[in-house]
Amino acid sequence: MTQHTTQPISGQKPGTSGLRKKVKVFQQANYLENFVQSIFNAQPNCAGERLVVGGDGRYFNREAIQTIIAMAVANGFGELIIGQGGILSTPAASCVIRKYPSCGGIVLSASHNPGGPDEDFGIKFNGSNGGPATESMTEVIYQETLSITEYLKADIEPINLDLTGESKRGNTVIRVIDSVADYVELMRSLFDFDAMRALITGGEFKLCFDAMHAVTGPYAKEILVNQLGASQSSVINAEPKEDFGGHHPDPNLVHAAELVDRVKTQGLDFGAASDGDGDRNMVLGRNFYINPCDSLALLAAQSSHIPAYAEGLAGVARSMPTSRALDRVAAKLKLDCYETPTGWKFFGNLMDDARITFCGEESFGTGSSHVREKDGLWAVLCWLNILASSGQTAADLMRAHWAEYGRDYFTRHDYEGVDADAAAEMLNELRGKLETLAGTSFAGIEVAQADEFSYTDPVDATVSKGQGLRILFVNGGRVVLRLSGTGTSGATLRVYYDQFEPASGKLEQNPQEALQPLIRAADALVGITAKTGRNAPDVIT
Ligand code: VG1
Ligand code: CO
Repeated sequence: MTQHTTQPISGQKPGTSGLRKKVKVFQQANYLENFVQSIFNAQPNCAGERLVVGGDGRYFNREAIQTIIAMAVANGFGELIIGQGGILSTPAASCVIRKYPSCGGIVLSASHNPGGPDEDFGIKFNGSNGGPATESMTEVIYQETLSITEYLKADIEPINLDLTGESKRGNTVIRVIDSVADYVELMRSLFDFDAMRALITGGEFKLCFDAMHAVTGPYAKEILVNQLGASQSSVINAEPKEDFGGHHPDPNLVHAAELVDRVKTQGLDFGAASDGDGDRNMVLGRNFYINPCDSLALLAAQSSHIPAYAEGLAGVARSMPTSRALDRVAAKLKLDCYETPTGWKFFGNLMDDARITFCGEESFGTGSSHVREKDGLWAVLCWLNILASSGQTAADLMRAHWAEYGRDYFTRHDYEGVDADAAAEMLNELRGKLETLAGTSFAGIEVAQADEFSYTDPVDATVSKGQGLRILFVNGGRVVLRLSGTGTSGATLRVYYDQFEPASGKLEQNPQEALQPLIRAADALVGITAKTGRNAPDVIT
């Protein structure tokens, strides 16, 4: 029997990056099936098409893949490409979708959220360009979840995900592919592997890459160890685990503590980490943390060191809460610089229309038009290529960058698991006041302008409203507030602060101290402490 009766299940609205829920929610009868069928129903055609499927290896990945295979067979897909062991990092999935023209792909991941039977799972759909489904596509999928009455699922023998090769179920060819080969080939086409190898094997340079027990391990081993000659021990936590070893696979100073400690105690020249699904990156120099906003700006400024970008960039883009360091580079290089809402899905149109080459977000996401997802290992290779080609250290490059452009101090404060109603009310209250704020002062700083960010896609004119409240102060400081769209319990309030310091000013301050006046002004204006009942944020990045 392939036809199964079902009824809509509430709450299947995708957030910033797909549908994320607790594993237990996904394990409810028909929950995954309803969502997958809704994805298929939202496509103009499935019959005979090719679909890519893979995930970050977290708990429930393998079961979910078998369900998706059985459903794709019943829905008449012509071919399924699946990563060996069910593994495909998010950027690798994007690469495979583009390389083997597909109608799209399904990526199973809750990214940096923890994994395990009591933790998180997620599913997202990427379109034929390899990028996250656009807002209009996710809306169609969501509408399908509200009216679904049946799903199609074939009664078939499970596929052995551990063996590469081809098999057939019904009329569908199922190809299990090496998870890393296509991605590695793409990286080889972009970077100067010889120069990086010379740097890494030269004897002086010491690095460590922390895969955080997540999906990037096999990719990092192949590229950094096998191809670039780094020692085995320089890639740590390289085995993907279903529960990420019990940690948050989130590359920041808090969660990548092991890496931070190694870089410090072993005096390493370079450290890097990526997240659960391999699309984020954190980069460290020797005793030197590089903020993702600065990393993006620096990579854009130094991109001519990298063979694939030596001829110049088409343009650049950043998400709105990301600091404006990138804009300064764009102005100097005379490049267009776009400001998009949070989430990678907004960059796809700009890349497809050849308006941008590099883009990024403050949340440790950096990428280029080589795929349509952010790409952690790609960003690490950009840094290594620039280090190799310039002969400078990461810290020296960053300092020289500030000395040329000035420094945009940036921090993000997250308040996790706050009462959803209280958080919504706080933002509503602020929204109601926005128009009257200009000219008034808080903790001694005057507001210049305040609004709610709305984005009109320059390519297809789609409008996305309600993308964050922003307050610009007369001293150049900026505060942005928005609620997270990737959490699975309660609400997470994100407050972003940035303040420009000119090249002639103080360039070596601690960001939390440099931003203290702005943080106080925001609290006086919004009442964050009073309304959340929290004295301090849960996570500071
Ligand atoms: C967060 C980040 C956002 C990122 C998204 C997905 O979203 O802020 O910049 O694109 O996660 O990243 P939110 O809505 O929680 O702020 V990932 O690595 O989870 O695919
Ligand atoms: Co991710």
